[in-house]
Order: sequence, then C-alpha cells, then structure tokens
Amino acid sequence: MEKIRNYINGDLVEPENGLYFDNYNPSRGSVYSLIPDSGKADVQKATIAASKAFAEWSNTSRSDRSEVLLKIADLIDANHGRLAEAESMDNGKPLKLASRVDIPRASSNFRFFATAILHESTEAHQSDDQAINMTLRSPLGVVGCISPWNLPLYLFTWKIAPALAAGNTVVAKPSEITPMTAFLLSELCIEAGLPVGVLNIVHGKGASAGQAISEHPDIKAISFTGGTETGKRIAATAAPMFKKLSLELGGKNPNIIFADCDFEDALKTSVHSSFANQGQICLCGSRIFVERSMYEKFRAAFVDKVNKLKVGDPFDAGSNLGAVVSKEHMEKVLGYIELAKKEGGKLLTGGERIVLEGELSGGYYIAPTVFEGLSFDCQTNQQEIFGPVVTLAPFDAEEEVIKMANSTEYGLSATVWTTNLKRANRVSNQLESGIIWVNCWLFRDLRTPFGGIKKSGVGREGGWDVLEFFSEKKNVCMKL
Ligand code: TXE
Repeated sequence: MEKIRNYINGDLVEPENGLYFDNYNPSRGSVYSLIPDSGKADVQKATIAASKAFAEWSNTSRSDRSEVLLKIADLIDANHGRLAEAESMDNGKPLKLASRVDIPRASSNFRFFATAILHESTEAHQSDDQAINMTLRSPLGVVGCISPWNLPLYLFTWKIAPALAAGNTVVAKPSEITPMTAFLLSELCIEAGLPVGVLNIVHGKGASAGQAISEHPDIKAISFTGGTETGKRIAATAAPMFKKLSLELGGKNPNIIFADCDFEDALKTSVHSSFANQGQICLCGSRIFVERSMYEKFRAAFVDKVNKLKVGDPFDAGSNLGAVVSKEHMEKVLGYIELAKKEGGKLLTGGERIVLEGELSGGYYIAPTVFEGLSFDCQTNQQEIFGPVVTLAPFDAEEEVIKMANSTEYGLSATVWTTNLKRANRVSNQLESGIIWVNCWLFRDLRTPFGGIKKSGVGREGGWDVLEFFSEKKNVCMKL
C-alpha cells in the first residue's frame, strides 16, 4: 500500500518513529494509503531545516523567488488530471469539482503571490523638513501553516504560497484526513527546484504534529484554517509565546433572499451555495431566510431542484454530490439531522445516509437535506454542521432578518439577494460578517481581504493583507 512521506530538508522521508496510520477513500470507506504518524521529532527536524534555509531564501531576489514559485504553479497545471483524481479520491468530492475548482485554484495561489511580490511597495512618511520615515518589510523567519480537509490543496497552497513569496521558510501540515495532494505537491516542489528546507511538509495528527508546530519556539507565526475549537487551542498555545496568528475558523452563514431578487439566479445559486462540496465549505450558506411573500414559491422550487441533485460516485461526471469526508464526519452530520428533528424541524427532503451499490456501498454519502420550521436560535441554526444540511425560514421585515442573521457566534460570510441597491448597501453594512456576497456567491478575487469576525477567526488572508501577515514592518526614521 502506498506510503505518504514527509518532505523535510528537500527529501521525502519516513517519520522518525516509523509509525503510520490509515488513509481512507471516503467514497468507498476503505483504506488506500498510509499516513506518517509524525510528532515532535519530525517537526524539530523540519524546523531546523527551515531555519537553515531561511538566511538564503530571505535574501533571494524577488524575481528569483517568483520564478521558482511560478515553476511550481506550472507543474501543478501540468499534473492537473493526476492531482484532481487524487483530491477526489482522498476527500470524496466530485472529480469535476476538483478539476474545475480545487486544482486550478492551487496553481492560481502560487501564481498570484509569485507575481504580487514583484509589485509590492512600502510607504515613506516625510515629517515636514526634519526627517523621513521609511517603512521596511522583512520576512518573519520560519512560519507554520496548518490546513483543513475540505479544500485540501486549495487551502494548503493559499497559506504556503504567500508565506514563501514573502521570503519565509515554512513548516506545514495538511489535514491528516486528506494528506495526498500535499504529498504530491512535495514531489512537484522537488521537481521545480525549490531550494532544500524552504518548504517542509510534516504529515500527522493535530494533537501530535499540529501541536508540535504551534508550540515550537522557533516558529514565529501560525496560519491556521479549521474548526473553532482547534483555533482556540492553537491560540492558547501560541499567543503566550507572542507568535503572530491568523485563524480562519468556522461559519454558520446566512443566505438572505428578498422578494425583489432575480428569482432564478437566487434559486440556482442557493442550491449551489448550500450543497457544493457536500456543504463542506466554510462559506456555504446553511441558513436560508426568504421574504414571506415569496417563501412558498421559493421553498417548492428549491426542494424540487434539490431532489434532482444526484449523490453518487465522485468519479462519475453526473454526480452533483460525492461522499462526505470521513465516517466520523458523516456520523456527526447525521447526528445534527436527528437533533433538527428533535428540535421540531420539518424534514422537506433528504435526512438520511445513502448507501450506493457495489464497491461504493461502504462510502459516506448523505442525501442533501432541507429542514423548515426551526427557530432561528435553536441549536441546529446556531452550530456549524459543515455538511449537506440547510434550513429554510420565512421573514417579514429587514430588521428581523438582520437580527436572525447576526444571532450566531460566527461571522464569516453572508449572502444577500435583492435588486434594490439601497437595500443591498443597508443590509450589508449591518451584517456581522467578514465577507458579504450580494447577488452572487463564492465569487473570489484573490486581492480581497478574506476572513471572519466573532468566532469565525482573527486576521485576514488574501492580497496584501496576507503578505503583511507574513512579514514584519520596521520604521526607520532618518533625520534630514
Ligand atoms: O478540524 P480541525 P476537524 C470545522 C467543521 C468540522 C470541525 C472539525 O465544523 O466539523 O471544524 O473538523 C489540525 N494543534 N471545520 O476536526 O481538527 C488538524 O490536524 C495544531 C471548518 O477536521 O480543526 C488539521 O490539519 N493543529 C473548517 C487542522 O488542524 C491541530 C474546515 C484542522 O483540523 C490541532 C475544517 C492542534 N491541537 C473543519 N488539532 C473551515 N473553516 O474551513 C488539530 N489540528
């Protein structure tokens, strides 16, 4: 069985303790490869390699850094098919989604930051005729990047690319649930000629390998995407060490649909924003609020469309939904479905595990599920489910829906559907979310600040924000 290896100091290596654990293919529920069970010793080796590489990498010219990162982007494109298949098999997502979104975005991440650094500038402040203040920016040193399983290579590279572009060296850990494309990326980094030690990828569990990264004294910053509870643990470890922290955490995003919207567009996009990637995107809209005058029409059309979604083999081009990522996650989502029923929710469609035939019979499939009749403040509408489950609720007034939308502990994203521009502005300004989409969803421009408020996280990724996160500013004041 294929063994994934760590990428440390330019080599693909076994974990120090020689231990591995199982990697599952969620579409079949079977083990298909082995993951290094790395721990402190591996993180230590990786950090030493990254520290050694830092002096040279941080002094490499921007154009040389850019060139090697662009080579990695080209190699991701050249291996597009292989990477998309690996992502789909590791995660359970439809192959067509991995092909159209995950893998192209991974190369875009490298390309975006590889070229951004060629256009960066810093500020100077002239203090009358007495002094001039120059802002200098330097990389931090060795930084830690810890990523989740829902968009594996997409989010892994979203952190690594800016960290490397800014001149840092990296110790990174992908989710142990979906490590395969990060492993394939390490092979591509070797092929691209990335200098040894600049990027180190340590595979393993959160409590061991992840914890070792967040508590290593020589790792200056942690960029993390994952669950809010894990974010809390990482912050508790890293904050007293005065590490820089960027935390992208959970969401419970509202999707607000006014009666004056473009109905067909709102309908089609809402189905997509509810169930894309089996609802396992932190930006999915899981609470759909519809203005009462249109509620019944929307509900009927929505449920009808959801009923037409095909849950099936991720490798089948006709499948709209594949498997959820793991058995544990499937059980968690099914548990939430039971909770919704207990809380008095009326099941409009779905609500159960789907067992496919043949080799797929052990896979973790859940029917896209829609509830109505739940209060906005019940647990189902307050906690992050992170699966193919949404709730529908009518509203009468703008103030009412804003109150309901803002009622959760999260504040990652929100979607607003209306053709009234004044209303769009008014509502957007009052929503407590880091990202608001008006008449669209998941339209991403990599230059924009990306992140949440409240328990959805601290800090912003994307654009100049993330390059700033991965660097230290220094003010030099020179007397004239
Ligand atoms: O994520 P974890 P899990 C949400 C979603 C999901 C829940 C838990 O609700 O059900 O989080 O998912 C590493 N120190 N999201 O358990 O554990 C871990 O190895 C350092 C939202 O899979 O947060 C992995 O690499 N690292 C989300 C990464 O953290 C630790 C995406 C994320 O895993 C660690 C995924 C520790 N102590 C889940 N413990 C989003 N916002 O996109 C774990 N890790």
